[in-house]
Amino acid sequence: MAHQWRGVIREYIDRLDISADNPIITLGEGGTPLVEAPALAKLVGAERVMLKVEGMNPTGSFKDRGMTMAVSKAIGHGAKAVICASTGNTSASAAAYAAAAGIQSVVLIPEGKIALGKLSQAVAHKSQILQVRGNFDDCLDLARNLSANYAVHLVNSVNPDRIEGQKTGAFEIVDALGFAPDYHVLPVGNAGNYSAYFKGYLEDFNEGRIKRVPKMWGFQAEGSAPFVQGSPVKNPETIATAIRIGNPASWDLALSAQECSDGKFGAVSDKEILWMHRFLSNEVGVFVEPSSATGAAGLFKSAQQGDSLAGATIVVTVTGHGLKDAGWALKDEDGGDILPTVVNNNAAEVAESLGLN
Ligand code: AN7
Repeated sequence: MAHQWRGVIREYIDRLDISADNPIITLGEGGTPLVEAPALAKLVGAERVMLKVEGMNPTGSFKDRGMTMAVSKAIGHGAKAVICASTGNTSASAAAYAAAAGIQSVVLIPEGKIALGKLSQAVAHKSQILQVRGNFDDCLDLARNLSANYAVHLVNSVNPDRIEGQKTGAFEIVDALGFAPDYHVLPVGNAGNYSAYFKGYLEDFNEGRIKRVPKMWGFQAEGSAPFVQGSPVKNPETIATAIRIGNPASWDLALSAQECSDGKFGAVSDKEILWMHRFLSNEVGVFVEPSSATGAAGLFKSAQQGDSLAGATIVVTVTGHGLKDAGWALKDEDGGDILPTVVNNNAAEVAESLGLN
């Protein structure tokens, strides 16, 4: 019998670091679709590629998995306010869960560098929003400083409760497939999600639910690729504003996940990201924000550069909904505006315009 998904804490309570009497703040996050992407499988020469569509979470990104844990535990500790730095999605999620919990949220965002959809979510959920003259890395330094010295609880992914909640993405994939994919591919900014998926798979492995962990493949934007460069990037730049991060918070966790899983990091250009963003919406039917196409773009680039994926089963996490940053869909490959043709209210004229006969 069909039942209502109860959110990741209740669904996985026995596998999460939260006590049974902790209050649970949930918006029903998790339980997101694992969508077959045959067009992408064909493109990269793999047996099977599936997208874990995290845009289907309550605030439209994967952040909700970690935020239900972080805000629930903040409430358990008696917090009256939460704070985060954000490139947009974390702030949207923190604002929504704080609203649900009946506490204040404070968000620090890099001036002018967050997508309109995400900013409107933080405003809608009555967050106190400050645009900082600086980049995300500066905002995170500020948020850490404020949470250390004032009565505000930090809900960035340096808070382990966030990673703990986000590991449920891996649990869901294993539960749905009954095995682990050969590769797990995702975009990387702070590398919190990359680290969280590995943690989830590793726990499944240690508890005997899977026979091996997938190779973890993480991709960054070329202008913002500290893991590829091997050191922090001072002035990260990319149109994929969600992952415009130069000094990743989960550096050590991610490196050990990469090593233990025999995985890798790679970089793709903004052009390659936008190409894949369009491919996923045109050919697969899944509309994501540009940053979210970075993993699939990296997978394609790896295949083009000679990585053989023949016979492989691959899961790609697409992290945020296309409507977050919808303007990119209205640009053609050369950056020109796409506007539907205007026609008169006349069937013959409409048919002609559509090329029908
Ligand atoms: C759509 O919201 O860092 O590697 O402040 O929004 O775990 O950082 C967002 C990150 C990928 C990268 N895709 O994840 C923030 C923020 C989307 C994102 C990432 C983000 P991490």
